[in-house]
Amino acid sequence: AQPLVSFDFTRYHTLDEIYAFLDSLAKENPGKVQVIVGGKTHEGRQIKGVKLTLGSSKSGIVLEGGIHAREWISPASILYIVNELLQNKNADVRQLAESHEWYIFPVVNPDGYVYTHTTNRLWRKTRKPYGLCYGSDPNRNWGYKWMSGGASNNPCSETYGGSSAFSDVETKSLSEYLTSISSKFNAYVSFHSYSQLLMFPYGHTTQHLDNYNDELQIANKAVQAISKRYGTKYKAGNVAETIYIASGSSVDWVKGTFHKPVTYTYELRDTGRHGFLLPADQIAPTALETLDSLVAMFKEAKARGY
Ligand code: PAY
Ligand code: ZN
Repeated sequence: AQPLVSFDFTRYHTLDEIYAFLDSLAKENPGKVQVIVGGKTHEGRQIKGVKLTLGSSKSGIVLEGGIHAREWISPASILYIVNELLQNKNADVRQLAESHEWYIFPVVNPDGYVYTHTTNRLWRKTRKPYGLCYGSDPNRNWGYKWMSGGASNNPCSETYGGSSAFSDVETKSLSEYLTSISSKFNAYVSFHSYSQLLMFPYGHTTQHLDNYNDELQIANKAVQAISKRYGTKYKAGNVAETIYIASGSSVDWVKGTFHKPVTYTYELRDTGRHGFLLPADQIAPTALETLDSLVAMFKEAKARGY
């Protein structure tokens, strides 16, 4: 498949540039890359993504990025990874790419992402007005154990859960799309920054539910793989015990609703030196080490029968 040579991975891009890149990938790779729309936003934008079908396997993986607007390394890394998956540069990556169908949404909070480019670089939430303040936290607005800890009922808070579960059209429409493809995927990976953590559900409780042990051991393999290339250190564990209690997240909803065996949240680079303002020269190394970890994650998942 063809990469788009004109896309510059040494800087961060606007939403329009990202969407044009996705369109161009589909145009240049007919039959392999298809533009998909996972939902819509309060301000009327699309949640645009790409579906990659590079082999005959139908085992789907969903990648979700940019749910928090200011975490720019998340969409940037996902785009870099898409490009690597399409280029088939090494055998491990080719195997990973071809043995799955990929549903990839680099920016699931497009209004917020645009706002970080035009107005406030550190905006996190959506842009729907809630009284005097704007936005729910789209990673607290999903309808599984909604508002059961680690979320605020104050619309001015950074972790506002919304006026009800799925009160934001972004989470509601994306959840409907995911439901429509739920029989087609068994892995869901969400990308955030920063803190260098690889986490899995649940966030609403510290209890070790579902396939906790498998998720932990798969994560440990992935974390080992992350450190190989540049020595970057990650910690692995469930959300509630590794960072804090958080309810209403996308991964809790996916796990709680569909019980998908391979469900993860990355907190990408760094550990706070630059935080959300990670320099663009770290896009490539962040994406490459993350792709190494995805290779290890899905090898280990397969070894465990997933
Ligand atoms: O499921 O990813 C999760 C929950 C944890 C994240 C969250 O609060 O939604 C962690 C934070 C994030 O990426 O949004 C961490 C960053 C550094 C923050 O803003 O606190
Ligand atoms: Zn985040």
